[in-house]
Amino acid sequence: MTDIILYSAPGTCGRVSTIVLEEAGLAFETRVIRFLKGEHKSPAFKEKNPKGKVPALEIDGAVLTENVAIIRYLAARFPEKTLLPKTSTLAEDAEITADLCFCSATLHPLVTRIRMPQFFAGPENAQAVWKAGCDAMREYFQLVEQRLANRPWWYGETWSAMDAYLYWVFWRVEGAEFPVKEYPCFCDHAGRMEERPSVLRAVAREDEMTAQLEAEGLVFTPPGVSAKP
Ligand SMILES: N[C@@H](CCC(=O)N[C@@H](CS)C(=O)NCC(=O)O)C(=O)O
Repeated sequence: MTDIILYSAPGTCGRVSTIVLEEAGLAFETRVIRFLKGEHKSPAFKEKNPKGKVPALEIDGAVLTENVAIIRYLAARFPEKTLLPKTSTLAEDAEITADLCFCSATLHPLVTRIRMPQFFAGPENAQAVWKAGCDAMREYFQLVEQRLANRPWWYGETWSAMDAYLYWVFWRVEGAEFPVKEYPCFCDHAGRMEERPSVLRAVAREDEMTAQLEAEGLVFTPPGVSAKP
């Protein structure tokens, strides 16, 4: 047991915060939230995150929510880990916030449409929602592709938490039939991510959570993926 607890669930954007905690080299406990049991909407969990979503991070006596806030907090609290680039002006700082928000506010909602299209307009419209999500995502994958054309990581030669966020987006839509192969630089980026010990450890944590859910008959499989042609 440690003083740092991350509430998450396998496959969710909790992976972003998990990777960043692993990159920071912090000792932390991962606690699974059982979506199929509605645990994320339970009064007990809503005391921690009233929005009823993962991730939520208990640290320093507070509960932090939203990946952007968690990343920002960890980067500021552990500056020696350089989880984000150092900045010297407010504008540079704002640009980093914009980059992270691009992931959480622009890309993540499209991931959800591509991954779980049935949740938006019923099973009969799942295919149309999936296609609209993919069409919108293409523009942003192209943007990322251009950015990664001459550099290994989003900010250049040095890895940052932004790369963890992009990787989660890539991995989620890759598994939902978005044509990631059309974006070779982004594919290579995902390959580099999957070699990082932090990512391997984060995935191992998810595997443990999945095993726990399997034992309880509570593994969640998004219905939308099989709804497409
Ligand atoms: N903006 C939030 C998004 C959190 C979020 O949507 N989490 C999803 C999993 S990827 C969730 O908990 N969904 C459950 C629900 O909305 O009922 C963040 O970046 O932390």
